[in-house]
Amino acid sequence: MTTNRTFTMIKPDAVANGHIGAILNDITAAGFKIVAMKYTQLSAEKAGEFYAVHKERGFYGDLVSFMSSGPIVAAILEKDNAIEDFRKLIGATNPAEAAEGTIRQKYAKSIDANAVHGSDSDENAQIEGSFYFTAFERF
Ligand code: RTP
Ligand code: MG
Repeated sequence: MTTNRTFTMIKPDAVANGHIGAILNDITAAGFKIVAMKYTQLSAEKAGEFYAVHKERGFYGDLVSFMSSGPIVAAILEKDNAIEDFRKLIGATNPAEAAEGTIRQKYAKSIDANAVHGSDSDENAQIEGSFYFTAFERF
């Protein structure tokens, strides 16, 4: 089922560097509607749970400690073709390879501190949105 929704986080680096407003502006200017949003910080345990799919990867420990290092903005976004269009808007995982004008190209410094998360499938968008938001917090 296509839900036309994706899930995003503005990661600790982009929050610390003062890019929340600019990134939300880019997201809404690209036609995404915010249907849930919160400002929060993950514990290491919760970050480990969120990224459990990467448990066996070499970067998992660094990823978990980075994602729990400071506050983040979590949001559910709605738009036709949301998953694909949002991944296009944020650009490649490594900002050095991200296309001109993408969020990671503009605001990210490294593959570890890459400014934003975007879901990679409808199924994961649903799981990730439910990780942060109850039914009463989604509109
Ligand atoms: P995200 O899940 O955060 O939107 O990023 P992504 O889909 O573009 O990349 P993914 O493969 O899901 O990896 C999750 C995060 O792990 C870090 N990573 N480091 N050193 C590395 O080779 C490496 N590969 C991935 C990145 O910070 C990536 O966002
Ligand atoms: Mg991913």
